[in-house]
Amino acid sequence: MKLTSLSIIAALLAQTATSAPVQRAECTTKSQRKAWHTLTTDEKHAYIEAEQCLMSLPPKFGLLGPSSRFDEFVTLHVMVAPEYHFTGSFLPYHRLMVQNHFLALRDECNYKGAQPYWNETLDAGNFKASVVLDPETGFGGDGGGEKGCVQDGPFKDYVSGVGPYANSSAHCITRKIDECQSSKAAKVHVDKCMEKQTFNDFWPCIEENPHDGLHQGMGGLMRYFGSPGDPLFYLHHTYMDKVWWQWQSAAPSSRLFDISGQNALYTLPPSFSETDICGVPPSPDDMPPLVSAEVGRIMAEGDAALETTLGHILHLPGLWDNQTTVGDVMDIQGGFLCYEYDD
Ligand SMILES: [Cu+2]
Repeated sequence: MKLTSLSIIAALLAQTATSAPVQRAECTTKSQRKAWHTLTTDEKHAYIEAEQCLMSLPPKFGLLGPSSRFDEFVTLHVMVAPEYHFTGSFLPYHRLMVQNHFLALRDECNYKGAQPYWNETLDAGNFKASVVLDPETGFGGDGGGEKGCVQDGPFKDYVSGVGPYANSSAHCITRKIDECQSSKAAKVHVDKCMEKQTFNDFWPCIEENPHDGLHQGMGGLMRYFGSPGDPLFYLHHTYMDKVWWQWQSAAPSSRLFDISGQNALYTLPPSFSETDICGVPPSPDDMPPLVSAEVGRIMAEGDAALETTLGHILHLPGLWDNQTTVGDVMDIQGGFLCYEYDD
């Protein structure tokens, strides 16, 4: 995985250091997040049209690379990758990223619905048959042709200016479905994680199989840190968020605010260093570069040492807010966030 230089991250952190504080509110009316396959056709079209709207809006923040508002989220995801992948804030960061993308759909594209998720356990081992990939009422199917571009559906003509790595070159949304990899999204792998008693055991379990299964199973762009360039990214990470929330809710007194894990990518957790269940060895191309403790201390603002804490500042997830902490996003009904899942 090639990355934009860390100096750019440092410059961006400085640029946003004077942002206004996050607004806190009471959670009274909860947004109802539902599985994609349970939405009506009209609800599906409304979400897809809002995403197409975001893709048509110009970027706001003057970053190098993105050609649309939608692409700005991709750029950031690439730039902050070593702080939020294979680290304790992997789940909190993506919870906030999904929320900020949803707020952009709602506030900038007049989207009236809630953020949907992909119940991936229904399609594990057979992504090609998923209703989520329907060309009429979904995100389109597999890639094909010389470049692997998605062949049908509402996003087949989208040209992104950022990714798939940290580079910026015009490309389509690529996919290459691998059904062994997609089988890592199966319920049996989710259930294994749900048995874990501490966050320290839970998050690597989720990141390794259910999370990686979708990224590798869809293939193409989804394999890289430019993966938010495929709108499926948001349905996937909403599902990961749902699984985390279910785990938290099963024992809230000990789990609601349970956080741990390295706060930057100092070492690769042991489970990520092994050949996966499909016989694929770890690929350095899929990993962000390791960082030194010195760089980690700059990135991991809000932590006293090298461990993720509730005070850890989630940098730049919405491009303007430099105040949100891990502690703010632990409770999805805590006020800063206010939504619930359908089951
Ligand atoms: Cu990510």
